[in-house]
Amino acid sequence: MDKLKNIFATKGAAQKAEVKEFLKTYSDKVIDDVTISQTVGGMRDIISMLYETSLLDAHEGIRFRGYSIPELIEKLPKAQGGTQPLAEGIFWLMLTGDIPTQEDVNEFSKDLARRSNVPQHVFETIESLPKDTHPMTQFSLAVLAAQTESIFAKKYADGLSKDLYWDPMYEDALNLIARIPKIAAYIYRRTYKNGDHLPGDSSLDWSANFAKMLGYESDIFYEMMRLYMTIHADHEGGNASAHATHLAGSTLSDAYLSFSSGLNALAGPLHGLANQEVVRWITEMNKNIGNENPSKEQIRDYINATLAAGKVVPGYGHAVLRIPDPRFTAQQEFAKKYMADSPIVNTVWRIFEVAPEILSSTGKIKNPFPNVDAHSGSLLVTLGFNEANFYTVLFGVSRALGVMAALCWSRMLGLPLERPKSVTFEWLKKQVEQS
Ligand code: CMX
Repeated sequence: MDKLKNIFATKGAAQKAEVKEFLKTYSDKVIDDVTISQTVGGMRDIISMLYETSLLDAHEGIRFRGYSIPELIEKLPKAQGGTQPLAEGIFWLMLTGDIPTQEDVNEFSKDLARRSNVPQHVFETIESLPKDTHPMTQFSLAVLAAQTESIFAKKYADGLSKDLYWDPMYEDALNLIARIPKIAAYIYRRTYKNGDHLPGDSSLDWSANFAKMLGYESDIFYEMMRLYMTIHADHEGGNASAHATHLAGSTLSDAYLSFSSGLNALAGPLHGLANQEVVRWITEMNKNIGNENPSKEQIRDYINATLAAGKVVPGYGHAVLRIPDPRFTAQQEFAKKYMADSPIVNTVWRIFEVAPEILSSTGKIKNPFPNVDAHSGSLLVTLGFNEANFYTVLFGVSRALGVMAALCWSRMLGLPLERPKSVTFEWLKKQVEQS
């Protein structure tokens, strides 16, 4: 058994026993109340899911297994001569709770390269779609097409003991993570580069190899991709893409079926599609104003016009966070170092100077600060990656790391079918009458 799987098997078995014991003693302890506004208003903050890989605090931001983003950037292994964390490391950390060594991530990188073969019918499925199909739709369908490779589905059909569910799920999770960069790069080259596909380089790490297959080979792009893949990987379990993956997975759908569900949730403009929308919004603003360096005053007017038209300002607000997103800040730090002169990056920073005050003044937006999507597109545009409709696919490739690690844990712990309670408006009104 490989080292990562071995650690997961050992830690997982111990935690499974601990959870079982914990439940025996404390299963009736109340940890949350639910208000009518939470029930009607998108289940905000209701504590209703066990999810090991990361935890979000409204006033501090995300921690992966206890580590903040600046700590991860410092502590996770890097590429030779690089300063950004390798995405292999964040997966290792999420799955095991341990910061891996350099040798661990190098070995894991090789393991992923060995698993990266994509069956031909997946590419044929993509080719069967109209070229202008949104890249996220192509991606989700291609992941479904790859489901023919699910080891879990085959083993389950053959009859698999519950205690062993985690093992084929682990294999599927790693295979899926290994294969999706090739799938995503294929969609990019097909959609935007006349089907001129590029080979990867298995000696590169997972993120850099993905960048290379997309057609971006500079050191700075590789570093940006490593950071991007690390910080987008997970945001605890309640966000729509993680939750959709978790929900589908709770029915014992395999990794491919579950991840496709997650991608479909990520593809919405209130979630992952916001990165595309941010660049579109800035481009339209610049076109309206007639230059690519809008002043604060011009940005202010454009935000007000957006709000007056009843639209959202993309890249701002969050369902949980009440501070500027540390994932925004990490990208800002990267941009300060490598691209401080970029017009679009400077526009993003100028928007940050004026938007919070305007959004706060509406009196209804709970978080007037930028989220992860406010910055990511500007890094890509600066590095010549202009196809905004593809940006959410990049988010999706990264998100696979978190949701796959979480799915492994769900199968390890034997978490059951997810089935929360819904009620009718009639039922809610009765609660009020009776109180
Ligand atoms: N621009 C304009 N209005 C906004 C807003 C924004 N950026 N953020 C919130 N609002 C509005 C909401 O639409 C809501 O309006 P109504 O009461 O008229 O329905 C009101 O403010 C209250 O919303 P909230 O409680 O502050 O925010 P929610 O938890 O309901 O929604 C989110 C969170 C992210 C969907 C919302 O802030 C938004 O739409 N932001 C823009 C889209 C975006 O950037 N999404 C990406 C989030 C990060 C990610 O998942 O990738």
